Parts: sequence; structure tokens; C-alpha cells
Amino acid sequence: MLKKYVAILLAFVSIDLSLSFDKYTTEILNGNPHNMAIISSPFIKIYEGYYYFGQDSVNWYIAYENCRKLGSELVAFESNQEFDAVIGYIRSNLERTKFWTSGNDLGKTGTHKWFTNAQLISISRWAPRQPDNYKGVEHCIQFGYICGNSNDYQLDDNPCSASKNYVCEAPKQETISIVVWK
Ligand SMILES: [Ca+2]
Ligand SMILES: [Ca+2]
Repeated sequence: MLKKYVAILLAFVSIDLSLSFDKYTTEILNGNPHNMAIISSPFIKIYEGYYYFGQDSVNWYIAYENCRKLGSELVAFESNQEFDAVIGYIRSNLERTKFWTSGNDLGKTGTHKWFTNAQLISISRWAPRQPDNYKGVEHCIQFGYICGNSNDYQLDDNPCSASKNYVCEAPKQETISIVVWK
């Protein structure tokens, strides 16, 4: 008798479950695919990212701290497109200067990585004969006009204690959409 009762109860439960539906659904999308208006200040949207251009001249460690205060990190250029887009903005809007990136070989001399994601620096945008670890003390990566007469913004290793401007890159965005049945 008890078995029969339990079986009937389970049957009701399963019927109930089969008829139920979620009151809401959520979806997480990369970026901001619907171009919703967002407040990004002090970051500026360039290409697919958001960047802040630190105009104070500080060593690599202070530059990193300053980016962290904004919830961001020193820039990592994972592609030529990203590098060219940021350079394009600088050419149009900022003074000719040099900037720190997150790149360094502090972990293993001669192995240059973006500190923000541990990826090897794969873009071929080094200035001629760089990185050269001049005098054995150059372990942080800057970019700017490295060669005297060059108008190309290029990468170069420099002493981490040197003072430069810097570029912070905001973390990637995700958009969460929630659909509710009311
Ligand atoms: Ca990046
Ligand atoms: Ca160098």
C-alpha cells in the first residue's frame, strides 16, 4: 500500500516538473554587443578596448599601482590591430612621449611577457635591435619613438626604475541580460 502511495506521489511530482518553467532566464555575452550606453570615464574606448592614458611620469611599479587603483592593469598589446589603434589615438590626441606597458621579463630574463595575462609578447613591433637589455638592467617594456628620427611607435625594454607615462587597459566587459516572465 505504501509503495503504491509513493508511486502515485512520484507521478504527481513528475507531472508537476514537466509543466513548470523558469520565471526568468539569464545570458552572459562577451563585450557590449548591443552597444548599450555605459559610463567608461576615465577610460576611453579605442577599437575593442578601454584605455586610460596616465600623464604623470612614474616608474613601472608606480604605473602598475596607479592602474590597479582604477581597477585596471598596464596595457597588454595582444594584436597588431590593438597596438595600431592605441597608437592612432595617441598620434591624434597626445604629446609625443613614451609609455609603460605591462610587458616585462622580470620572471625570466629574455622571456618577455605581458604581465596581465602571462602571454608571450608575440607582436613584432620591437624597435630595431630591441629588446637589448642594455647594461643588463632593462626588464620593463615601454613604447614610443625609440629611435631618434623614427616616427614609428615601437617597443623597447628599459630600466623599470625609469620614469614614463603609462597606459592602463580596463578589464574586458561582459553583458548580462535577464529575461523575466511577469
Ligand atoms: Ca589588450
Ligand atoms: Ca632597450
